[in-house]
Amino acid sequence: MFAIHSTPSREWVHNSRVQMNDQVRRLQVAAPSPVDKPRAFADALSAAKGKHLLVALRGHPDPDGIASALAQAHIALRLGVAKVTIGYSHELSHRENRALVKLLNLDLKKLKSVKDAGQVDYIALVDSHDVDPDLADAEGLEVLTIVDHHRANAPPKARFVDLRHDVGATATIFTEYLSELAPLDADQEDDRRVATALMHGLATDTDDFSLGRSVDFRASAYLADIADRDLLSDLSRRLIAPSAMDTIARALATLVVRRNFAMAGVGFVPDSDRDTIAQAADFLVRREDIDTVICYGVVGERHIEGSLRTHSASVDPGAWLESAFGMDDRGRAYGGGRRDKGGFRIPIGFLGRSTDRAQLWTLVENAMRQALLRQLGEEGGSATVAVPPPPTAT
Ligand SMILES: [Mn+2]
Repeated sequence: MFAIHSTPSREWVHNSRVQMNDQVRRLQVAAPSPVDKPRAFADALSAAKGKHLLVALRGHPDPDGIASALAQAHIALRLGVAKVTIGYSHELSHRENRALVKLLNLDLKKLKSVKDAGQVDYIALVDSHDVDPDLADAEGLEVLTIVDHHRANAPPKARFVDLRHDVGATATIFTEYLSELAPLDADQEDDRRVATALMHGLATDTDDFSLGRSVDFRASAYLADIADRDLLSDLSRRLIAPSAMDTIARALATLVVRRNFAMAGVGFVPDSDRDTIAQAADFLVRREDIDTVICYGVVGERHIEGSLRTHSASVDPGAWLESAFGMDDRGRAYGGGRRDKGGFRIPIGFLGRSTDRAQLWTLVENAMRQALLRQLGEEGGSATVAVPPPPTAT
């Protein structure tokens, strides 16, 4: 059917408010499916009435996945599903995710096999469109619903599929379902919990809404009056690992500021902590009197590695790093980057074997400062900066 369907569905009405372009595209392609997604979702779920539904998260659960599972459980129980288990097969790895589970007092089950959840009748997938390969004994069980916003290589198979690429989070889709199927009540503790989780999922998946689309903002407007603000601010406290905090402390102790540029050498960093250099640069670039920072250290005794962060309109990280450090003997730049960030890695080769770490660091620090100050147009740089003793990792 290429005609416009006669009864405007919710989806149609909804989309017509979004963007003119979308409307036009929809008219040119096949007619939009007149299916009312929340209704169809409820219809599919009704097959599990009186039964046990497993909402299976894929990979390491993240806030969007956890919140979406919680929302699906909330709707399913209201529609008469007898029991809902939220399961995951990989470590709940980030402190933030463990905090979400703890602060919201969520009941999530770690499963090696579907059988660990007891007698399961159906599976539901949220924030992913296939069953985790590490979840055993899922074959033979029908996947009832799939609600996701990730791209799929092949059309996902389930009784009901809602796969949207124009939302920033699966939480947005579930907020729409909830508002239609089981409107949240700010006076109900359980409803507030669901709204808080969804808001947090939305915020993390959209980088605190910087990547949010208008649909995501509409969803958050719905959740705003119901979510628990105190809990949300607890949840959104960004945690920093102790190792990153150590690196940041060393960066602060050695920070050199030249006009709007800052540099910091953090000394020796084990391979497993190389990310802490980037985290230190992320932190330092927030200093208000600078717009560009380079943070570097000796990683794994083999390389000088560093991160550049900038919000200067005139600094192109890739070009800047190439001009500062040049190329290796195969003509490849030591560093690269784009827009507001860059990184570099310079092998120190044989020198890395030196057992005199203080001497090695002095060498590295001197070479780095000379290269950076020269790049800043301060030729006599090395003479103006006293090299401090090497900051030591604890
Ligand atoms: Mn997501």
